[in-house]
Amino acid sequence: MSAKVHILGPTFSSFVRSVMLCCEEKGISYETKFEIDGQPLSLNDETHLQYHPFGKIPALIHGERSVFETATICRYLDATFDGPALQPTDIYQRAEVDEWAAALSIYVDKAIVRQYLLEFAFPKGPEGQVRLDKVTEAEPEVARMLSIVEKQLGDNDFICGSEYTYADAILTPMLDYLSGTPNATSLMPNNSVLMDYLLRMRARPSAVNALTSDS
Ligand SMILES: N[C@@H](CCC(=O)N[C@@H](CS)C(=O)NCC(=O)O)C(=O)O
Repeated sequence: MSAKVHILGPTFSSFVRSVMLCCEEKGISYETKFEIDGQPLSLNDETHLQYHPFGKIPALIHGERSVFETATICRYLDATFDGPALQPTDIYQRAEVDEWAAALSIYVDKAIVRQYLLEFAFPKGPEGQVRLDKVTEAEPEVARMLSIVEKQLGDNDFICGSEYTYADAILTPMLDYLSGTPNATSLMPNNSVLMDYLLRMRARPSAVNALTSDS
């Protein structure tokens, strides 16, 4: 199926970036925009909800088809397009990738993106200041999530072993954004497993477009 791939959402979204990374890794040509037929969408408006009933981003539009939920979109793209596989064929290894993709999308995203990074991106304190009490409150859970991810990485190059999978595409934008926060050097010190991993992910050609776009 050669229809155009449209990632519905703004490119600053970590989950949109995950889908972009999958497209880049597979060599899929795509466009990323939060609009339909030239009409900008708003979160939860009628058109948005047609593509994502829960009003989240991203959704994928591929010809007449549409898919929502990041991990599902990544698996759909992997199964539909040629290019390097982003999931193992062995069923147990595939289960490991799926469980990590789910855990990263739910628990790690909640602690790192929703409860921590968003405070920096959209500060809600007086006069638009970052609420440092909220940051301090959220930090132990960020550290706990990072220690779980670090343990899973161990000596491996990737989150689920020796091959790049779509779970890496889900993890990378979160760590990439986290590395730009004021306490990043204590959360992810230089030469740590996590920082080395992030540097490896940033060095991949897929990072050039997917981790730098700001629309
Ligand atoms: N479970 C969803 C989560 C998607 C999600 O939370 N996306 C964020 C942007 S990164 C969003 O839609 N935020 C807007 C909101 O929650 O209202 C997925 O994996 O795709």
